[in-house]
Amino acid sequence: MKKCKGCGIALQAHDPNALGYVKAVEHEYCLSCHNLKNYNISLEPVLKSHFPFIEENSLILYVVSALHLNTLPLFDLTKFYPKQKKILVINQIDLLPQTINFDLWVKDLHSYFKDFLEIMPLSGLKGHYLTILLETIDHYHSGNVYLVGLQNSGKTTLLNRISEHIDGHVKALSSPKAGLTQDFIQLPYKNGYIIDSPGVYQRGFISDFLDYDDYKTYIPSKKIRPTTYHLDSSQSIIIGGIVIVSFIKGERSSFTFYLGEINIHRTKYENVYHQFEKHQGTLFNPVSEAPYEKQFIKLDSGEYLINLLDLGFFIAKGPNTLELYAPKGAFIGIRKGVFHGL
Ligand SMILES: Nc1nc2c(ncn2[C@@H]2O[C@H](COP(=O)(O)OP(=O)(O)OP(=O)(O)O)[C@@H](O)[C@H]2O)c(=O)[nH]1
Ligand SMILES: [Mg+2]
Repeated sequence: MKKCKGCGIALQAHDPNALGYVKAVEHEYCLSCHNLKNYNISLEPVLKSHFPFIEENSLILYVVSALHLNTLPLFDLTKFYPKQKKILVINQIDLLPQTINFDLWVKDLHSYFKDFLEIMPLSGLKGHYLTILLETIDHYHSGNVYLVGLQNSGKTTLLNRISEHIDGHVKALSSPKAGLTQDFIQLPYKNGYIIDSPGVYQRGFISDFLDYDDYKTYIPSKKIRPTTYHLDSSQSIIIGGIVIVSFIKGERSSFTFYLGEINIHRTKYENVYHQFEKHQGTLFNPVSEAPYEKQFIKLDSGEYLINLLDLGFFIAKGPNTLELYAPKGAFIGIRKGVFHGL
């Protein structure tokens, strides 16, 4: 059976509405990957995959983006994979400032997530720490190694980098399109395979609210330059047309945002919703058609990392009260702790 070189799905030439459709059987890419690869367009809805079945005697590399760290507590991997060995790969570290002390970060994460043999920050795109990852895989395991993780965490990019390292060729298509990989993609490695898998769907990411064409540029892809605001309570920060963070109670404090190519606008809380409504779709972009809702967050003293969908995060110091306005169901992840070097 011939498989698509982009997403791994079995190719078929009889049903234009089903996955894997090609106009002619000799094509290498399904129509959907062809359009993504050549025109960077995608009209398909996001695939709602769950954790894939994986045989017990394998090693799992659980790939999480450094920008989505607060998704980690959402899933109990031991429930899905009780017998499999697991390594946590924190990907996309090239996007974050070099001031981060990863040794301390990893130590901190190890104390919370004890089920991982190792926790390894790396960059699948740039290949940073790739050889250390391969040495670690060889140390713990011989046999099949699976790349598992949320959509857009960078599994296919990592597979491609490993493949390039081995034989100079990439294996599949990677892009900010959520849910791009549709089936297992195998790369022969030592006594088995390294196997990429379809990303696990995370509710509340930006792909739930916008079409690919509208969200693709807002997912961070270049090194992030943090933006710091010293705010008094009763001030608000408008992020694109998607989130408003309002500081409604607390002492003057600094807020540092780590986001991609999205506009940030500071204003007074008393005007914010009026301004937002007036300039949605013009000054404030992108905008979701989904209903928006407010939620209140009360932070005790200490530092917090707050994820805003998969657009990035901000660091806030408590005690304070924040009001967040975002599309209903948007993923807002909050974690208290010391973020060494951020
Ligand atoms: N800067 C940076 N970008 C990365 C890195 N890894 C992946 N990306 C980007 O993140 C986006 C998603 O990468 P993919 O490799 O397609 O992610 P995936 O986990 O395979 O996604 P699904 O197949 O949808 O589950 C692409 O635009 C990649 O270029 C990384 O280490 N650094
Ligand atoms: Mg993929």
